[in-house]
Amino acid sequence: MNLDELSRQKYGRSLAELDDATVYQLLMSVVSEKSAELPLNAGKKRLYYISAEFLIGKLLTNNLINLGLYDEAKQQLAEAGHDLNKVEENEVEPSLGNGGLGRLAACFIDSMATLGLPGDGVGLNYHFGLFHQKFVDNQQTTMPDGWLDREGWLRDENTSFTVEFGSFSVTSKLFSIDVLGYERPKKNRLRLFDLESIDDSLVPDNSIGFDKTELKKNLTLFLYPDDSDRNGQLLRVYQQYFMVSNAAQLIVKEAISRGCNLHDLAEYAVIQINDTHPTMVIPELIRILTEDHDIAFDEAVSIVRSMVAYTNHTILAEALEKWPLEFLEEVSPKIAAIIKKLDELTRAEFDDPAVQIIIDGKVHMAHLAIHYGYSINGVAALHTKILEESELKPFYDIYPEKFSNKTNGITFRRWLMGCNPELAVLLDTLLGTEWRHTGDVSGLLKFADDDEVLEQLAAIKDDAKQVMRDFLKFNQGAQVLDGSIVDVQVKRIHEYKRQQMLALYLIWKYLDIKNGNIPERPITVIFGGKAAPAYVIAQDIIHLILTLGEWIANDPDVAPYLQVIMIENYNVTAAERIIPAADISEQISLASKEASGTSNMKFMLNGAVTLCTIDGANVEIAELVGDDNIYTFGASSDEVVKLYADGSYNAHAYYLKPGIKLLVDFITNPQFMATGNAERLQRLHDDLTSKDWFMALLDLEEYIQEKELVYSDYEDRKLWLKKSLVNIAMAGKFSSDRTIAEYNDEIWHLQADK
Ligand code: 7GP
Repeated sequence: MNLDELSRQKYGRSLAELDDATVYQLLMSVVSEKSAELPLNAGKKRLYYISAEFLIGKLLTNNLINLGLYDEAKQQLAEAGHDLNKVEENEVEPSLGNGGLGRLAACFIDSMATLGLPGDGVGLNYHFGLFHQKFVDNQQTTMPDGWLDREGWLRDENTSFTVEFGSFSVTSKLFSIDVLGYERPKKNRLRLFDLESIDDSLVPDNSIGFDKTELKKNLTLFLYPDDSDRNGQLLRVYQQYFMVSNAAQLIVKEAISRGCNLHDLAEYAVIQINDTHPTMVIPELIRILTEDHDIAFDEAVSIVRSMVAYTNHTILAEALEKWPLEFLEEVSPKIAAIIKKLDELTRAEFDDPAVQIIIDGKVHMAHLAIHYGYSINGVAALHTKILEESELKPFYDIYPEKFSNKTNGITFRRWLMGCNPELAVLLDTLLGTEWRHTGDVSGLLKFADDDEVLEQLAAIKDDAKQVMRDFLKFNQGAQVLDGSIVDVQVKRIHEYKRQQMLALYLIWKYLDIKNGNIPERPITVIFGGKAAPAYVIAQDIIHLILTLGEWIANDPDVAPYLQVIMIENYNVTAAERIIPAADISEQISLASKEASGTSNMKFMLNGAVTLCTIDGANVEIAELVGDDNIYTFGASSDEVVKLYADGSYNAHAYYLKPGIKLLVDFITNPQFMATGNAERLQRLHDDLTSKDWFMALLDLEEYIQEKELVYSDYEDRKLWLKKSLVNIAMAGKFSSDRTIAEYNDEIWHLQADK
């Protein structure tokens, strides 16, 4: 690859003369052409990973890495005076996902391709993501997040299916994005169904509102369209059925083309459903087999039952989908009828009302998936234990053999080689390059007392902080304090993740500094995340954080020592710039509520030390790094489960503790309130003092103590760097290559292609 020569051929100018936008176009065409040439991973049996979300992030750097062209490209660009990071700013990040489950799906398809497993991601080609977040008056506002640019990575597969709904039918159009494996000669695809009759003009320029009843024109407009009303809920069911009907038709068509006679479909295809959104693929496949291919109902049920596996990502009740049967009857009477038959079959077999599929007129999607799939897994050891022992216990009692744990993972291509190339090079120097294929970086442990290596790690962290500073400056004009410790909580805003608890700590720290206790070094606390538009308290929490940030910045006694930054429109690109720079990883969910978390793994791999509750995958991180290299606090999962069970948590009693009351009441202190939105702040205050459903006050005192310990330990430079090193060294377990190998060995049983 000679970029200068290509530039002269294509643009009649040298590489040095191109602007960054044109360099981007050039690189993208080089990468697209190379990936187009790669054959698909092949094999008799294929996996279809169906997911409502794929939060894939920008692809240029990732694809350069996977094609083995990254170093070359970077060097040629540098020689011509270009910086790859700057060039990449010209790429629009695809908006096909929003949170943990979507990012996990993206890491998984990367690992599947890397392991040479024949299988594709299957989802929808949303024209608009969840929303573009903007802060106005210290509040979240939502703008349409259009990202589609037909010059981008999407390829038209020239494939269409008809999807029949109750009262009309539509035609789909299949696009795909190549998914490259690390230094692999073959590829997979992310296959995204769109609607032929889609109409972007339904979406106004400055709002995410649109006509939800125009189904023929809006089905693939938005990821998770607002479902606060009946039309919105119906639209989601329409979307889900559109997704799985296309997926099922594709699966059957491709299996037949590989020689399947459909009685043996399970030998040709396996389906992993990412949470319950794609559950209707079960009745849809049964429909296709019985209606279009004359297979008897009982046989169709047993075929499908041996090829669908379900992953659960949350125990939060509001996320466990239950759709009114009447919705399904409207969307697809045929699917509703099949679900009723399946429900009758389970009723005949099991008496327990808790395990039925249709309960009080609502279809419990997880129940359908467990009865009529062959596998259900949780995403971290603790999460799986909670599923087995409490949330889904009645199902575990019936089908213990279907349950298993698959602790989540992250792709090291994006979350180390791509976002922290300096650290990757240091690992190469110390360990050789084998880790790039195995994910095993444990060899680093032998350098735990090597001052030179520790100093190199420190220098890499400083450089990453500079990248982050430039990013925040460019992105939102924020100026990070010089020499500060960087303490980060980035994830969707939700009460169970307890951003509000970190905000209360900040109030404590603010008052402490006001009292003359000046920290040893400045502290920069960074938040990032979106709040669902219908989730009022989550938006109140954003408002508190932003108001507090401004309040502190305007107080000359405190501003030099403490700073709060909230990243606007946090996304994968921002994560790639922030995570390598972090010293502290905040994983402070109420124990039992965070199924796994995956940012905890990304931070660890990049040398941040975790401050956490014993929740999700934090449990496994703690086991790996040992007590000296992690900071844990707070009530245990068992204690929390008990508090919910006996209803004995009393927020007001905690509030009345003097140390806590002072902090919570700061929110409604008249001077502070005057700088913000009184209604939002009052509501948040009242919620914390009377309800506090996710128990932020329960762990607050311990949290404050532990945070102070973290900051003071940071000052022992050598001790801290050693903790950082141990965290990196022990992160190998969290490579998504390991996770996917487990899915394959224990659930999918695919033959890797050569
Ligand atoms: C998330 C979980 O909250 C997170 O703990 C986990 O790491 C991640 O899935 C991947 O397993 N869940 C979701 O994103 C989710 O439930 C529902 O979304 C729409």
